[in-house]
Amino acid sequence: MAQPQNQDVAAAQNQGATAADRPPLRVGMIGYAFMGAAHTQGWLTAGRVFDLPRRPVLAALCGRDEAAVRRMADRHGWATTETDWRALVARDDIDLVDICTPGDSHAEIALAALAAGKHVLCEKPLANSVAEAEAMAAAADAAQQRGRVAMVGFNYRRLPAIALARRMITEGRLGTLRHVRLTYLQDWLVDPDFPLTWRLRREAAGSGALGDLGAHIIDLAQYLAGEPLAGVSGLTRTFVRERPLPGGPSADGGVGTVTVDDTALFTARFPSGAVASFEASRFAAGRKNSLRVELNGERGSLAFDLERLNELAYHDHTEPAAHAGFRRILVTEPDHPYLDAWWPPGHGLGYEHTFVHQVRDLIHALAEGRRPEPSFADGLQVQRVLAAVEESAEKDSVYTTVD
Ligand code: SOE
Repeated sequence: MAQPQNQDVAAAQNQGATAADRPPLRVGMIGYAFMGAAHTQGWLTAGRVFDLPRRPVLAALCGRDEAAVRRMADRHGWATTETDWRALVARDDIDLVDICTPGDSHAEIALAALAAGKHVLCEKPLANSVAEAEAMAAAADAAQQRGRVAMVGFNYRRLPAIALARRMITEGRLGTLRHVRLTYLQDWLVDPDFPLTWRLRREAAGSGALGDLGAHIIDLAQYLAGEPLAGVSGLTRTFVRERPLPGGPSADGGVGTVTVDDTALFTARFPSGAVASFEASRFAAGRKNSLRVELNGERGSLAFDLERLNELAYHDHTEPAAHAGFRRILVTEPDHPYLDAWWPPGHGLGYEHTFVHQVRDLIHALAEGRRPEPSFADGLQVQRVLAAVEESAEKDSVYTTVD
């Protein structure tokens, strides 16, 4: 943080020891793979960049493989390890449980953690079914009454450009919204020999591209539009039905069945009359992690592309047509969301900063006794949309035959 221009960093530095004396927030994280590593960045960095009312402490990391969890803990500075999540949840020296496991354990862990009086951060999608998500949202409501908060990790809300888009929409820059258009495309399943990992098994992941990628864009659409989706019409496909079992081919051929979708497409309507379209795929060759958003309103449009995440495109349709058109906003100014705590204008942020901002927002909500956003209720709403898309996709009758 060579040239802090910001109030958060300056305040923290000026206060010296005072910042270290903030009450600790002792975090216990369950899961240490990709998302565990990403969340760890958030816990490590947020207190160093932002002036937070609680000081995150990396108290315990939990995973079933003792040697692997120890390695990860040593690498990132988690103080202790556990191999049984129940032991972690039972510990008196843990204030918040961060759930970074596959979806099939989210509900059980979150319910136990809330019942034990912990705050909870849970990776998306909230659960593997609407029933689980309902139980989690009800438990979160009850916990909120007891001063404990629960948040779901839709980290892309924390991109400064997305938060700026939300701000511009609430300011009325787009006027009445007409179109909301989102795609989230990856290509790691194009190779038919990619193994049958947990993300491809319904019992572990709940669904495929739909729940993994579609959940993000559903949340973003509802967050940006400021209203929940009211109806959907969906189409899903599993292009490659059989894949090698993880760990290499076995004597019997070693293949298993893919039980989730490879891609999900759906259209949707908002109560306001705006329409939306969504596409989530793990088969979009050449697209690594391509999340695109465009919104068109009666007064203007906004467009965002995760591959250019420090930028937001804005067209002001009230300007004379002769010189109107999309222009690029470089979202690095101190008065852009989150940016007053970071680098001087133009220096840019990346993917991992969304997890830093997630921790920042969660700690402020927790300290103020506010329900954090996105709440478990927001996660439940996304889960309802996912279920509606699957239900629609199963009904072939939705498709009118082209004669
Ligand atoms: C899937 O490949 C994945 O890791 C998602 O699970 C994350 O939520 C997304 O941010 C990146 O892609």
